[in-house]
Amino acid sequence: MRTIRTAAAAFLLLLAATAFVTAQPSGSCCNSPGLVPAGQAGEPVFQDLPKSGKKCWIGEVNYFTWEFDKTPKMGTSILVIKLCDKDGKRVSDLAITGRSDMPSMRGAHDSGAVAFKTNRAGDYLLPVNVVMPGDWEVQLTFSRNGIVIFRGRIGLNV
Ligand SMILES: [Cu+2]
Repeated sequence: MRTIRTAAAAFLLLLAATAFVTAQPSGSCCNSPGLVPAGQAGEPVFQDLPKSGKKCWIGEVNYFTWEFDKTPKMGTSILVIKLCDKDGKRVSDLAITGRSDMPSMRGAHDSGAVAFKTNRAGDYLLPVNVVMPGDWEVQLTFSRNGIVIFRGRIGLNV
């Protein structure tokens, strides 16, 4: 837990520094860059993931676990994903994006697809901004060499 907190703190600092340097207006919760181009037929399916800390298999080659740095509540929580090969060795050779929103008011707080960043330990980290109490979800997309190999979703009740 301690390493996660340290990693999360470092990550937030990095984010703050990036925001400062690029001097963009502070992020709105309602930006919707959109994952699926308009007019594309067929929404991708995101399967429900096992509970926090349980192994989620990606085919037979990789598995991962997910957890939040703290119980999600109003504000920013860091979603941490640890990716392993089938033998349990930590790897970070997949690209992961996360997209958070409230299913009951789809689009109202859509984060758009945001790339996880990896820390030195190889943990994948993504800040998730909860701006309203209720049901939230984070849609995860895993890619290898630009090709999507897995989609999953995490449901949250805040
Ligand atoms: Cu809402």
